[in-house]
Amino acid sequence: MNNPLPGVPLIESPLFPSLAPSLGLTAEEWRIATDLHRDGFAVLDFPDDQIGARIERIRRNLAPRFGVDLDNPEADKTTGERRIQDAWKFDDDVRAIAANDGILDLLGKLYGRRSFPFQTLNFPVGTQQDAHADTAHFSSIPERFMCGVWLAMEDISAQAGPLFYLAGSHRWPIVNNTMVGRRGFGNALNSAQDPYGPAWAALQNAHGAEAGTFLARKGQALIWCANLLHGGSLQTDPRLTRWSQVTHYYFDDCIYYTPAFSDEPLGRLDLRNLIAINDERARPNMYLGEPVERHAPVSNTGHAEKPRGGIARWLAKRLSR
Ligand SMILES: O=C(O)CCC(=O)C(=O)O
Ligand SMILES: [Fe+2]
Repeated sequence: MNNPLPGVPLIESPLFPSLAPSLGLTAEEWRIATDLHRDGFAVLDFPDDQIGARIERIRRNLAPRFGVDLDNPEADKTTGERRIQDAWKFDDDVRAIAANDGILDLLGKLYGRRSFPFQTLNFPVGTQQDAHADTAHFSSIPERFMCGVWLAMEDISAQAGPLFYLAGSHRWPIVNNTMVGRRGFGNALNSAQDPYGPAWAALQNAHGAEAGTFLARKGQALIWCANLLHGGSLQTDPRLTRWSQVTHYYFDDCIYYTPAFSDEPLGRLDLRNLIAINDERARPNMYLGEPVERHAPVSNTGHAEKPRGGIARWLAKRLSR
């Protein structure tokens, strides 16, 4: 396949329509790829014939940690913790879902680079998170080489705070510090998505975009693109659970960083130290096949150096210090 834009995920590429026929996709993969390209998300049945048993074991294992009484339908389920990050470290079923080979292979085909899971989140109830793009937490250079896979661990009702999304919002600009006019490096924040909330809300208004909700069946999954706006709807019935697992994936040969604490044009990046869940090996930050070293803040004068020879070469040089 001749792809003049290898630094753009295949399903996000403007060249996707001409590249897709040569990818050797099955009919189902083709459907998922075109849904992602058009809408920024795609729904599929999770490819694991053990999924029912895994879900049951995970719920039993995690419920006490969330203070959820699985056997009392009338109890308020929203009083305890609402999420556990990286339960894959102690729960083999959470790990198996994150490292599912079918998903890894599929993502590799859709993005054109090998994928790896690096974080899990397990939720017993709705998150009620405002609309956000995961690029605010997990950016990459080149951009968009990140996605989330959300798995329904029960049938989800409209009153349980279902996942919502803004179809097509992955094509809107990636809101970054330069656009919103703030510096990030060395900043302290409660949430990495706070600085971008007003801009996302304004974009949603400007586009007149209506949210869709994912009233999922148990065992269904939804893949979202890095820049798709999504969140958790209001949970109106606190007696309900909304068991779900999100696994976040990155792709090989990228720089992985958090924009809220970075100033990209100055080469000051809050780099991530990632471990891939599937093989528990480190995935160093890479730029065009070479490792990138972590660097100290470069200047306190506020003056940026002038890029020579193109921003990408300049950034690579700065990062390799
Ligand atoms: O499950 C939800 O309500 C949203 C989760 C989410 O946004 C995420 O994990 O990135
Ligand atoms: Fe998210």
